[in-house]
Amino acid sequence: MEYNNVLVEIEDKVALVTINRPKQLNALNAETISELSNCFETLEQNKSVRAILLTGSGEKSFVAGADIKEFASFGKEQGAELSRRGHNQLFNKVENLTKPVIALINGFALGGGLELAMSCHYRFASENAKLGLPEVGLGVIPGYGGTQRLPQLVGKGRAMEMIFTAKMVSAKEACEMGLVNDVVAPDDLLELGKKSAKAITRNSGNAIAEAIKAVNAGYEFQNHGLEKEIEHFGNCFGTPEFKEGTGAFLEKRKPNFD
Ligand code: CO8
Repeated sequence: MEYNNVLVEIEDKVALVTINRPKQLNALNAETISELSNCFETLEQNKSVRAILLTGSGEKSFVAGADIKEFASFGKEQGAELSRRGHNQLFNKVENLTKPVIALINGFALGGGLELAMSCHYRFASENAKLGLPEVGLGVIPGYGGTQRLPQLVGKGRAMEMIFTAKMVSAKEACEMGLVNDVVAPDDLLELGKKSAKAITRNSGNAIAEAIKAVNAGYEFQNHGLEKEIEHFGNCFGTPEFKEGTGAFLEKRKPNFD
């Protein structure tokens, strides 16, 4: 599998997928989303792969969000369409993959980056990781499932606090609230992921696939919420506050929402 922005290594039934745009802190542009989509589809079909680890390249970032440069000029319909395409191409696909996907959060996991980690079946983080949904600071809401999957993992109150304040939490705080399962030193993160994946490969792949389907079935009622998220995400696009928020990021200044 050869991609521009994604690296894939397979060893002992475990695939390691690395998002590789380190200069942009691994931000998810359309090409990367499409490559990840293709990569997960291919791994799903590969009978020699039983578990998947997903991480970001470099020491600084897992994924710093959707690529803001790509959507800053979009209006309502384009915004909603972008969100819907992302849900279908990648985020829902990862969540419903029949092989476990473990996110190894090696730095910033922000916006679409945290949303991608939350689509994975579970998460480990390194001590330097910082997690958050900063979208309201850009004049928009989480649009890749964050409004649904964060409350599932941490409860409604903590999720709303994180979404409304746009604050980042440390790996330790994320672990305490159940957003990640364990925290280790940066050098030990891959080893922890491999150990967990190895344990998975010793068990019945068929039974694990059925377990994923059964667990996810309990959350199917939230599909309505995902649809509503797309609608409300689109509503934010093209507004004066959206232009101010995304413009401020691109101009490297603080936004003014007064
Ligand atoms: N998009 C595009 N470029 C990015 C992004 C991003 N999300 N994050 C970082 N970069 C780029 C920077 O522009 C910079 O590029 P350049 O060197 O060309 O100026 C480079 O990466 C390095 O970043 P910084 O210089 O800013 O590094 P710092 O260490 O100073 O700061 C931060 C690191 C705090 C992570 C900072 O980069 C930041 O705040 N990034 C944006 C985080 C963010 O707001 N993420 C949410 C994006 S919105 C989103 O994800 C919505 C999801 C739903 C979308 C659905 C459809 C689109």
